[in-house]
Amino acid sequence: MIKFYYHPSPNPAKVALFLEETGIEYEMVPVDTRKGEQHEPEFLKINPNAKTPAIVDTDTGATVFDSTAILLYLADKSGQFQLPSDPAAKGQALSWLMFIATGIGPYSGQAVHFKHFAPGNNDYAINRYDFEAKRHWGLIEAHLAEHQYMAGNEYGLVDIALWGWCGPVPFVMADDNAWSQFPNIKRLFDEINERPAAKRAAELKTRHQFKSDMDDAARQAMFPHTKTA
Ligand SMILES: N[C@@H](CCC(=O)N[C@@H](CS)C(=O)NCC(=O)O)C(=O)O
Repeated sequence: MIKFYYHPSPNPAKVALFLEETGIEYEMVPVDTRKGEQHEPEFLKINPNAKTPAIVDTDTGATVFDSTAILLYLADKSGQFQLPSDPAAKGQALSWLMFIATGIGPYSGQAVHFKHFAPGNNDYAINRYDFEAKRHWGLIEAHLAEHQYMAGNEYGLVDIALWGWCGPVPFVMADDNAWSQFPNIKRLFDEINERPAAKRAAELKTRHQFKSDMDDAARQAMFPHTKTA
């Protein structure tokens, strides 16, 4: 059984979709990051990086943190959504998987931070992260203009990883019409949203009352460099 340390945000969403797609038995453990629960000593033993998602595999005793590591671990454990064995296809799948982990996630996250949450004048940071977020999403868009799925001819692990970050695209771009720039990503996002597993993954957030206010306490929990006392 998998204990799934979850908050309703993009990186945990990837893992929620994987778990729902595969039917692996799991228990959702809420980690309310706006209440600072990611800094609790018990959670830090599982993820020293103080972020969601993380898992504990009670069958093996393994703990895994970081969404992409978790996806690869669970693909291996379940034998489902594994990377292709053909070296050329595997190379492409790994490349796009890591591009999402190291590019799409961090640049989108920083764009959100500076556009929506950081205090003061942040024109330079907004310009940089907006540019980089759009550049990264633009590469995915160009890839999906030529390919139905992110890697190979069928829905797979890389599509699951991408789905987690698709929901916030308009918020990342601070543009309600953002999808008009990315029609091929929207096509894949819509297709995945129709999957029963995606509907269940999206509903996971309703199983716990997570704090929604981004008040001073939440800012200090999530942006510890702003801590005043
Ligand atoms: N590289 C990590 C990033 C994890 C991450 O940034 N998680 C966010 C939610 S999407 C979080 O828990 N934020 C709370 C905080 O920063 O305090 C992953 O892919 O899992």
